[in-house]
Amino acid sequence: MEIFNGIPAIRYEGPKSQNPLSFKYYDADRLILGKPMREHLPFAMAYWHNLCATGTDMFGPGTADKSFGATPGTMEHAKAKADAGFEFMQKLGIRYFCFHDVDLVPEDTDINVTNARLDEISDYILEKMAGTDIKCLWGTANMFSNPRYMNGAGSSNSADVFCFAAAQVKKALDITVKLGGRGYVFWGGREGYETLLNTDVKFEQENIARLMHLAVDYGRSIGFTGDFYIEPKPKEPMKHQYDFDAATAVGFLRQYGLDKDFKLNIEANHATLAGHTFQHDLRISAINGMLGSIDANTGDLLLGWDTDEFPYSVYYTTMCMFEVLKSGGLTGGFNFDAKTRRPSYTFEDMFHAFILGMDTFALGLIKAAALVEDGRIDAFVKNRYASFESGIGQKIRSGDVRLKELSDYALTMKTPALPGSGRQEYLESVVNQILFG
Ligand code: XLS
Ligand code: NI
Ligand code: NI
Repeated sequence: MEIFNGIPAIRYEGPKSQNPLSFKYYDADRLILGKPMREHLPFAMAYWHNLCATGTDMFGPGTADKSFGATPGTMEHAKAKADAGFEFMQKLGIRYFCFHDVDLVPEDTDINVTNARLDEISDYILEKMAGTDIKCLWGTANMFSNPRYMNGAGSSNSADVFCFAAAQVKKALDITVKLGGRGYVFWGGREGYETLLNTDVKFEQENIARLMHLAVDYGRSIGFTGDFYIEPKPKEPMKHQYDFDAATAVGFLRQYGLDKDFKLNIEANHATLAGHTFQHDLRISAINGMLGSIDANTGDLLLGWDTDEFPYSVYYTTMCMFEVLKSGGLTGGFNFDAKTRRPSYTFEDMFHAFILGMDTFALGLIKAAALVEDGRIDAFVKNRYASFESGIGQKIRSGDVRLKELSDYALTMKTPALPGSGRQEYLESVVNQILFG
């Protein structure tokens, strides 16, 4: 039974098309730097925003009907959501999905009942996957909504709650492996604190690392070969979250010996909440060999929270794809952790939103490839450090020098030449020329 009645499979029609239900830039088979767009851009649907969220906010109930013909809170509804999700992904040519355990099924007060429901729905989803090219990008456990997690999951002060977190991670890993997931995400929504007056930070961080180690051990024991990911975010829901940003998460993973099994899942809106650009957190991840996956959305710089909007800025997706191309691509993919605005409540809006996101990333990819091929930016950066390629600079790089020798060198020079213009305005105009020229 068709759920999205009257909405056809979305096709590439090119930049001149005025058909709202067509791609203007995302042309799956088009080769960019020798590789088809579909391989550069493994897009994923976030189960929670697309199939569960109705637009509820603290001022009012949802505006969108996501019952899909079934009664919410039932297994019939869980199956209807899966039906809707697969029809949706197939119509858009999306090949991956991401989920939290409780996106898939209604959570019961007895975790045994919830787990049995997860077994049932994952059988159902596996059946739906057969005969399609749709796969699971990553799974995760929701360890932030249930009141038991009010003080965190791995970071909870309650050992019993820690065990419930362990149970949810175990089950979510089981389901992720069953569905062939490429990754497993930890987003520490409530792994943080409201006040240091009641919090032992060291204790909490050690326990989070313990939970992650236990997850790795279990995951590897059941044949999970993919990456674990931390998804950094500085705040919201907690005032301060331990996985503040990419740099903080890299340090944490190294400190606790988790860096071989973990990479990062960088979300655009989280990076900007941390006071960085999206590009910054991508670069920090990439230079540490930890750029794993991306939550593709955007925030609103005028608002201080996680608005999870569909990406529309070609400037930002170009910078994102510039980082991704130069890092050699993702082991994960581009998960649209994004939702339509509350007044965009129709099924058609869900399609418009994905078309916007996919086209914005496709255009970003095209422009980033053009920036790479143009070469002026990379050449400028390389040249900027040229003084380290020979002479005293090369000695510094090779470690073949003492502080005194450098001092002597400086003293004989008396005063150095200025270090060369940063040329920011010129470089920004190069980017504009590539984007709009
Ligand atoms: C919330 C996070 C969340 C994770 C998965 O801000 O982005 O949706 O991606 O738990
Ligand atoms: Ni996210
Ligand atoms: Ni988020």
